[in-house]
Amino acid sequence: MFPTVCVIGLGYIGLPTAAALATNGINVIGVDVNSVTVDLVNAGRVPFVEPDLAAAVSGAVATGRLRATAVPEAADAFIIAVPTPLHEDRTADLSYVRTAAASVAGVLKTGDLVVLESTSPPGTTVELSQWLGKSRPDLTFPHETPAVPDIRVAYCPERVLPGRTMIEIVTNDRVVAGVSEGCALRARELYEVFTRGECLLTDATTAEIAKLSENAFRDVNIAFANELSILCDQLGADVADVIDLANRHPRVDILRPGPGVGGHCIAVDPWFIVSAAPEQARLIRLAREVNDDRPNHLLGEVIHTAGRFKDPVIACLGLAFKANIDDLRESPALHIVRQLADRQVGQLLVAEPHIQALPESLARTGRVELVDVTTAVRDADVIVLLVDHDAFRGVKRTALRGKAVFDTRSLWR
Ligand code: SAJ
Repeated sequence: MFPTVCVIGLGYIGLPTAAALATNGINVIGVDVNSVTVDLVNAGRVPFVEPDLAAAVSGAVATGRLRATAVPEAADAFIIAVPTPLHEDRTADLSYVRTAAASVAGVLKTGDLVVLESTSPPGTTVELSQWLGKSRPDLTFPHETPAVPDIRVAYCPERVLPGRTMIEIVTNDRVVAGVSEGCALRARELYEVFTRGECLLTDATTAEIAKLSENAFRDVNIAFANELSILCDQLGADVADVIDLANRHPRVDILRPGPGVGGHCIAVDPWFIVSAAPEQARLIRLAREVNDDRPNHLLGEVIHTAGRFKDPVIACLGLAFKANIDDLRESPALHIVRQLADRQVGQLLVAEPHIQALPESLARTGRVELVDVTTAVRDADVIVLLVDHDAFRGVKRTALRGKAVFDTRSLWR
């Protein structure tokens, strides 16, 4: 049904999807504007760490089922998996989707399917169909000809958890939506190639809102945990104990507080709902504000504590946006370390076992040193555990004695 599939964007979603399709016998053309990514993939390698992805990509390239290139080529289906970041005004930046649509439009032929996977505001899939239609007036599209369009346009939002992508890409249920019903049915055939979860059919707007709701739900729940953490500090209780006990109620499941919400999804996607319905999305907006305020709250406490020491040495453990990954995008940990460096709070030691060198934004301050966790803990007056990497679990409690410790993830309770 789909001898060849073209995947636009070889990032955290596109590359695993390309590998999953290729592993299931599809000829996949992976497209990326970054020539380093294209070269790496063609060499059977991956540009970022994700368990089991490297093996899947090298296998797919070795069998000739996957190759990468800079521009889309003719195919039977196109999957668009490009970033949808935030503009300054917190509306969605759809420029990457637009550029991807423009690049795909030129190679479309009757019978092709175009699927958007990028998390997008309500209405984007129909817009995508309109953009494609404008570029190709010689073909029919489902926003105008829903019954039997030449090109089918669908939405199938990604829902995999970084760190478990290669498992979840197969096992998760998928929401599969079309600009028209026929588009959804066609897209389901594509996703059934590698998905063992159920493919749930709906319309595009419902799917767009459902995807955003998943991440907004998590954000609201993390905000609840973060607020609880602040009020427990104020009231003299250990938030981890409070949560553990409350969670023993059969219908309570509070998430974990942390130094803030990072990554490119949970901290971003709820804003798409807020900008689509600003009057109605009050709780969702407030949760975003609570979570966005967390790093600054913690920063204030660390600066206050460091002020007790003459020439404070501050060890920050972890830079990634969450445990056991090397992804520093939108990381509250990185934000906190950068702020400490900019404000010249003291000598800064950073332990981050998942990177080989400091990111440029920290390196150029000249005030931050990347060291191993043992050195960081040994030499510090103030220890700020920012990420609950497994590598930090084994720190001996005796090594923490006499030091000011901020265990923001309750890893060492
Ligand atoms: N976090 C907490 N406390 C918690 C859970 C998470 O502070 O109890 C923080 C993490 O440390 C991190 C941030 O939240 O900074 C986000 O991490 P995450 O593990 O909750 O989520 P992501 O961003 O890695 O992936 C999410 C997932 N969405 C949901 O679980 C609803 C994933 O399934 C989505 O595919 C992904 O967003 C996406 O791309 O949309």
